[in-house]
Amino acid sequence: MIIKKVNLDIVIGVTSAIPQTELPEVAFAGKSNVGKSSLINALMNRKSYARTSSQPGKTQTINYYNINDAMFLVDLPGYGYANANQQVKAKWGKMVEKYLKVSKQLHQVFLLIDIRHDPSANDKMMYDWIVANGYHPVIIATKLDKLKRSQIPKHVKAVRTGLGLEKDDILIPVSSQTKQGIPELWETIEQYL
Ligand SMILES: Nc1nc2c(ncn2[C@@H]2O[C@H](COP(=O)(O)OP(=O)(O)OP(=O)(O)O)[C@@H](O)[C@H]2O)c(=O)[nH]1
Ligand SMILES: [Mg+2]
Repeated sequence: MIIKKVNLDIVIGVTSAIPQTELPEVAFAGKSNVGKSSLINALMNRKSYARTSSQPGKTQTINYYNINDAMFLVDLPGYGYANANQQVKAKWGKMVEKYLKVSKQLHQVFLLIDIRHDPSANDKMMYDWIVANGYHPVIIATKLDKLKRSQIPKHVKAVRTGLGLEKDDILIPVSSQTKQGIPELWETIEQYL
């Protein structure tokens, strides 16, 4: 995808209704701090258009980034950060659930997993949740730059096994820092539009 224009068109908080947009959407889900907003910046070829933070819980709204007036990259709030109280967690869950259920233009869901760590119980729940809503998620293993090249196959295998992926399920390792895997990810996204 050649990026000509990007714009944060829509920001949805917990009390707002999920909009029905006129463009295809792909969404990025995953634990807080896994690198969703950083990945969206890398895909948009922007340094810090999507706000990122080393503190988990940065993105607490659903953010729709309009790409070339052709599609939306949708940044979902992250789950599972320890500081969130039960009420916040419940609201988050409802918002993401509603988004998955009602978005008619949602073409694919990408689930991000930190390549360094085995998927958590929350990651597995999110995976099952996405599947229960009728999607077959593509897995993105993030922060590839944090591993030595020789460690990568072992970690990819651990992520695949942890989520119970089948042989044909797609997993794309990426680094938003070095941009490794970003062209491959764009190719995959474009297949779903
Ligand atoms: N080394 C490295 N660090 C990364 C990468 N991607 C993200 N990070 C760092 O990880 C931290 C979290 O990144 P975010 O993009 O804000 O994570 P998020 O998933 O949007 O987090 P929430 O908004 O809290 O759900 C930041 O300090 C980023 O700089 C990567 O590919 N490599
Ligand atoms: Mg974020």
